[in-house]
Amino acid sequence: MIYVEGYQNTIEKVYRTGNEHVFAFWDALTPDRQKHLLQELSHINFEELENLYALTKKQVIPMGFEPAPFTGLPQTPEERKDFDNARAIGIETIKNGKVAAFVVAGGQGSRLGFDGPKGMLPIGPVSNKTLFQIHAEKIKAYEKKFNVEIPWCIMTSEANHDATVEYFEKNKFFNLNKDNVFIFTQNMIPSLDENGKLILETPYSIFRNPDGHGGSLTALYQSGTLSKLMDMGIEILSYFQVDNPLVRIIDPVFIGFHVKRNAEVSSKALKKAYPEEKIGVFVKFSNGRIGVVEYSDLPPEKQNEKDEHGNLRYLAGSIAIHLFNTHFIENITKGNVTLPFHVAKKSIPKYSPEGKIHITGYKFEKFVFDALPLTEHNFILETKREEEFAPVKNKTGVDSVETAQELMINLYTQWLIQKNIPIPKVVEKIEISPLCAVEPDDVPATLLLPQQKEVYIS
Ligand code: UD2
Repeated sequence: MIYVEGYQNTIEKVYRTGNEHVFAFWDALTPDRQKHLLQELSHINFEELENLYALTKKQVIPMGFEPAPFTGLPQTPEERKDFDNARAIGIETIKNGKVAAFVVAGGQGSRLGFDGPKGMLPIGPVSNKTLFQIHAEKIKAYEKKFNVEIPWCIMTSEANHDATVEYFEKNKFFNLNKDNVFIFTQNMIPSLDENGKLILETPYSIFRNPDGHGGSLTALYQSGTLSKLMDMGIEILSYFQVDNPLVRIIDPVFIGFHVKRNAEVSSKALKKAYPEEKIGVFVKFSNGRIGVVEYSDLPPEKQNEKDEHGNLRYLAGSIAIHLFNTHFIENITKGNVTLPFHVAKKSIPKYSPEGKIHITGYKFEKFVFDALPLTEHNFILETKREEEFAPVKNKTGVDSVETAQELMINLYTQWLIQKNIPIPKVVEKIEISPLCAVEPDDVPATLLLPQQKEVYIS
């Protein structure tokens, strides 16, 4: 056993848990790198990892569930009135400075094959603006519209934090008040090989992955951002994923319902397009609590189950848009209520003296929607897919840059049609800058489109 003063406890744990292979290159390491490795190891919770590895051996039998009830799009005059009333309440809540935006942008985007923070992916179909710039400009536009400052929390992870901060600084925070943009990192957790052992990423570091977007609530608290927001009077966080350029970041109707229903967490749902669509479904567990079952955990018979009208029974899909009360987050994080980890078998890079190799191992991640069953009151609102969901997940094909751009162009075209703005035949692509409009009503009625293939309305 190696001996280093001050680290003996850690070293003993490494040996006791059968992880001594992490010292395979010890003698060839510089003292700095030896220290680096020991420091990383000293932060690992070996007991937790043993429990997580045990999870990989168990078949997780989910609690019984049925489809969750949700509020659908308004159909009747009364329902429309209810929506209008929610909108008015939402506007007042926003104007009173009670709402902040929160994007999770710590994921590794491995499916996309984009080198760099996913938020820096160019997505504007005409402008080529990045996801981050589009989100930032929406927030700027809402600030103007509601005459209020809207703080923005951005969760990154170790791998993309510095690049994200640098990008925002280089772009002067896209004219947002820099003091109201809070960029902080989530925690990391070691991945394990198939035998439940640590994996060396380099001769002096352990492979770890971000702890999932479920780590965002803890990260908000641990970074001190939550208390800053609460000091500023923020009561509601509008949560979204970095990869959806169509998200309505600040939605008065959604916020108004959340307030009216006294919800601690609210979520947006859309009707699943087909049974295998890769979105979780809202359910009501047998203990009466509402939650989400991820697509990969939904048994095929439930995935395909139809109701008496021939519609999918598990129809309400989660698009990862939620509202969280800051008090709720404070209660669960302060009370040390941790969300459960989920296991995923994945390909993981491993150091070998012959170069990097890939092995199969386990990654552990928390999902933010596991906070839903912790609520006493929650609310699920249906939204229209074409107005709010254009996920960018893959390089090509389904949910790719191409499909997201197409959805953006379609939506902006609809906005112009709604405002009776003539679209010349030659126009093939339309993009509307958030600085011009975040909803169709904002589009100036006098707009005149140029006779060209690609039109950018700024
Ligand atoms: C997520 C949802 C799915 C559906 C879909 C909509 C889960 C498990 N599934 O699927 O039900 O709502 O989105 O698009 O949530 N992220 C972090 N840190 C992490 C991991 C992820 O910040 O450690 C962020 C990531 O940057 C992205 C978002 O979370 O913005 C979603 O991650 P994903 O693309 O891995 O989720 P996906 O597509 O499996």
